[in-house]
Parts: sequence; structure tokens; C-alpha cells
Amino acid sequence: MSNRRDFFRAAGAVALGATAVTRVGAASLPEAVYQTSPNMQPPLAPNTGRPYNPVATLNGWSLPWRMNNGVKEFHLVAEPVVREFAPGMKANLWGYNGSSPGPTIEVVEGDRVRIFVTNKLPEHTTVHWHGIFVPNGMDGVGGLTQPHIAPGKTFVYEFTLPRAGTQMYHPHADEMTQMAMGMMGMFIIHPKNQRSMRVDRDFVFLLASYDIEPGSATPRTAEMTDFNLWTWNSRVFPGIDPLVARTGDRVRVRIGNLTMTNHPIHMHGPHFQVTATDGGWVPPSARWPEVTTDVAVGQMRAFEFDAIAGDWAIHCHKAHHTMNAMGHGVPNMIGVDHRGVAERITKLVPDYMVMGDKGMADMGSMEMALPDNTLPMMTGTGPFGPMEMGGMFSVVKVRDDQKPGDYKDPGWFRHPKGTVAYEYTGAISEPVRAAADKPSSKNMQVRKPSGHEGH
Ligand SMILES: [Cu+2]
Repeated sequence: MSNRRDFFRAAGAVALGATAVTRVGAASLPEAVYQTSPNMQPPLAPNTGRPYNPVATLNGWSLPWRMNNGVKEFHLVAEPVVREFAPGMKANLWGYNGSSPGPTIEVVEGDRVRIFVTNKLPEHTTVHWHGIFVPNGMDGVGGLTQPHIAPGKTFVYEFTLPRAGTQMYHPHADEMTQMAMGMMGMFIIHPKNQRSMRVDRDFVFLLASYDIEPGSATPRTAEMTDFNLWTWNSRVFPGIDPLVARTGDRVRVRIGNLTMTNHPIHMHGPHFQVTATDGGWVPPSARWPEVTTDVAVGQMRAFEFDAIAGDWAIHCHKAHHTMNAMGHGVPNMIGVDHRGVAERITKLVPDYMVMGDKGMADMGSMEMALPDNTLPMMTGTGPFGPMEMGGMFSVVKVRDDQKPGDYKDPGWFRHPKGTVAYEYTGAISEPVRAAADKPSSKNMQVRKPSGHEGH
């Protein structure tokens, strides 16, 4: 679909290189750079301005700029985009420069930026620089600090970044629709001193949620709580990039939350410390050792750890957030013997399946007809079988021989001999139970299947 478009984009990028140094070029709108691939692009090393250590945006990219008399000029284009959530499902979203989330913007503390925003959406928009201290008129609140950017118009934001941090950008215009359609991006301000807070790998991603009916492709933007796709950078497991590192690397993970609920992000393996919040770096004496850090709505968190070899799961700890569409609103059938019922239903509906009477784990490996353009509720296969995950789940893959700067998926971890949980094959005797613990019909309690709201 986009070959022709990509060609013109590539041609545009070349033209930018040729004109950026001329006065005519400097007085014009910077060429907009586009990226439609959901694959992680290599960190963008700065070729002008102060040096910094670039971040790695999961399933994303960073926006190139041009230097104009000491000012970094970026060009954001708000527009409809198509985003693949994972192989097998694409969504019609709104985003920036070909992708949702939009490209990560990376600058250095003290930089002056000029950001051109062109609106190619069917309705007006603005850009708010979330958590960045800017002159009031640059704050991007439509109606309050500026007129809205009408479709087809371009506005210019210009400000200086006073301090390092992990921030975001998103519209402050028809927010309910525009953020539910995927309009958001990360804004990273690196320390002026390249050695300050230095890490070997610096990953960033945004939490976003969508409600897309199985078989359709456009989010239901009026949804308030009951989303069915919980995403990192508008991707769900098994479509989310692994966080790849080398043993001993100092690794930072920066997370921003633009969903409508909090997400306790949990990492297996090495303990981490929260080293930055929305307000900047946390002084070493105030850092908490943690294995789960809650990221509330509108917040940013950054944590750091020393990488230890293995395949360590990293995920939101709300169980429904590691599941894709179709898993919600299913009654609890555990313990229900519905064989007789199934026989009778099969006469009416030949494809009817008995599900869930022993739990839902079968869903992880089941080959089941799905509507077009949706994903199984839990999926993914690891070296030992089905992983039964979805949504906000990925793997921190740490290897002894991963080369510095190499983010390629190294495959599954090879566990040293004798370090994997194994089956016990000896004799099993009847467990000794206290008399009162013996199951009887008297102490059984019947709970009826019930729904759940607001997970
Ligand atoms: Cu969550």
C-alpha cells in the first residue's frame, strides 16, 4: 500500500539533506520524516548538537531533526495511520509521521527546539508537552493557551528545555477521541553531561489501551473502562520487542502511561530501583528497591537494574492486561460439568466447544477459528510450550555474548545444566490431612459465576 508513498518519503529525506545547509532550506518548513514499520529502529545517534546516549524505543523510532542556527527543528505531522498490533491484527489509528505512538523526540538539557506541527487529521488538534516546563503560550492547551490547529494548518512551538527527564507529548484537543485513537509520543531530555546517569541500554515505551471489537479495526473511542487491548507502544504480546541486553549492562526502562488506569509493571529476575519520576531524577539516597513499580495515569517512571543472564518476563501485573481481546466477560465454568448440555447444543450449533471447565489454559494452545483481524486472548510459544500471554507482556533477554549496541532478538535462553524446574517421578503418597480439613459437602461453598467491572 505504501510503496509509492515510501519512495516519495525517501526522496524527501534526501532533499532535506541537500537543502538543510542552504539559507532557503533554513527558512522553510523542515521535511517531515515518516516511519510506518512497527519494527524497532536502531537508536538514533546525534550527528549535530551536544552528544548524548540515545534511547531504544520498543517497536518505534526517534524523530530526526535539522539544526538551524543552534535551534533543533522537528516536524510532526498529525495524521491517520495503520498500526499492526501483532502479526494478524492491524488497527486504524491516529498518530504522527506514519506511526502510533508518534516518534520519540530526543533532545539535550539546555537545547532550544522549534517544533512544526502539521495537522492532517479531519479535525483540529494541538500538541501539549506533558511534564515539560514551557512558556505558558507554548503549553498546547487548545482554547486556553492557543487557538486550535485547524485541519491543513501548521503551527510552530518554540521553547528551551531547562532540565533532563522522561516526558511525553499528546493532543490537548478532543482528548477523549484523539488519545483513544493513539495520538501520543515520548519526549526524552538527556542530561547535558553525557556521563551523568549513564546507562548501557535505555528502553522507552508508552502504555496505551484500545477497545477494538474483534473483527473490526477502529477503536471505540467512547469506551471509559472496559478496554480489550492493553498495549506497549500500540503493540501487544507476542508483537512487543524483547528488551535485549548483555550480562552486566546497566539497563534503564522508561515508561509513560496514557491509558485510563494504573499499571503495576513487574519484572522477574534482577531487582530494580526507580531512578526517575515525572519530576526528574530520584537522588540515590531516596531510591526504593522494587520488583514492581506502579505507573499511574499521566505518570512517567524510569527504573534501572544490572542485567543478569536469562529470559526474564516483564509485564503489567493486572492479569487482564496480559490478555488480548476475547478473554473478557467469559463466565467462570471451572468445576461445571456441561457435557450433557454440550451434546444438546452441538445438535443446534455443530462447532460448539466445551471450554473452561478445567480453567482457561487450553486457550493458549487452541487452534480456534477467530473473526478476521483479531488476536487470540492468550498466545505465544516459548521453548517449553505455550506461554498463555497477551497484551502488556515482553521478555528481558540478557545474554553473556550480546554485542554492545546489538538489539537483535538472540532467541531463547539456554539454561545451564541442572537449573530448570523438573518433574518429580518418585512415589507419591497420600497427603496427611487434619480431620477438619477433609473435604465434605458441608464446608463446600457454592459461588456463582459473576462478571467483573473496572479491571
Ligand atoms: Cu496494566
